[in-house]
Amino acid sequence: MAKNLTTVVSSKIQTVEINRGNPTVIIGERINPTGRKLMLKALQAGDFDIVRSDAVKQVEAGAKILDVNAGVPGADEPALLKQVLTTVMDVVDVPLCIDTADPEALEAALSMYEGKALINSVNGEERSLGAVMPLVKEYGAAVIGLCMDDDGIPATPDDRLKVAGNIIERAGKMGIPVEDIVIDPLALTMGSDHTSGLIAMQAIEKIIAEFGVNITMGASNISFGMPDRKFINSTFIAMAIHAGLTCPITNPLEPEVSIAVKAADLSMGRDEYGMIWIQAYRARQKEQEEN
Ligand code: THG
Repeated sequence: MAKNLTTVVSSKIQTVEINRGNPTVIIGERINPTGRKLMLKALQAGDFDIVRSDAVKQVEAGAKILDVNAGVPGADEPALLKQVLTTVMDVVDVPLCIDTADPEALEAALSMYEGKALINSVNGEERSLGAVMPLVKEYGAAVIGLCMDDDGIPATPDDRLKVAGNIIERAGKMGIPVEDIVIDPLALTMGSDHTSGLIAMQAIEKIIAEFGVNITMGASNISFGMPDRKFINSTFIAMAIHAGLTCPITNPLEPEVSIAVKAADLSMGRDEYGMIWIQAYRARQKEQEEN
């Protein structure tokens, strides 16, 4: 049996334990202006109403962690990211995943975040490791390690495993515990390479067999450019959960995805007496009766 490590993240008042024995932890993806014109415009105008409502709606829909990305072209990202985080922390209590490629914005965010954050992300490039790992250590955070490095995104599952190993090794040398590393094998779109999903799942299996770490993935990337994306997303996420995905970054407001995650958890023996499944069914019924 592969090791089964537990990654702990927290807000000021909530703790989330990510582990292959627990129900899947959905990291809500919606607070991100990339590809979302309305949110981009609102953030540019200093209007945080969409951020507030997306935060509340995602948590109501079952997100246990929220990803927060404030990457607005031309904006002062450290300042904007802090404002968005403050806005989110004001309306929900869940732990947050700080999504930025800018080390300055990351440090600004960590310095005001209350709890143990999940950093999104570091990768195997020397420049990224050098900038991000010291912050992981200093703030006692957990971090997502992307399976790419100075040579790009490896084509094969074995080469992605190698990059994961390099990131884990570097963390170990710095005294960062391996359970604080969550690996993202990278789900690329099947619209441009129909084997992307298979490669990601094979990478997951190899990475958990070797290291037992928790696994995340931007699980809706897979369907970009395809019609009827919700069916691809929900099927893929269930299959990836079987392969070992424990904390997908996805949209919990998509009913097909949320339902597929719960069915997968039940199928994996992680929903005792099916209580989560039954409760979610009753909530859907009640909502239908009210409408
Ligand atoms: N791995 C890690 N982090 C990530 C990703 C990843 N962060 C960003 C991204 N990928 C995951 N997050 C999002 C956020 C929003 C959307 C998609 C992925 C999104 N997409 C709509 C769509 O799918 O077309 C845009 C339109 C809309 O709904 O408004 O919103 O892979 N570690």
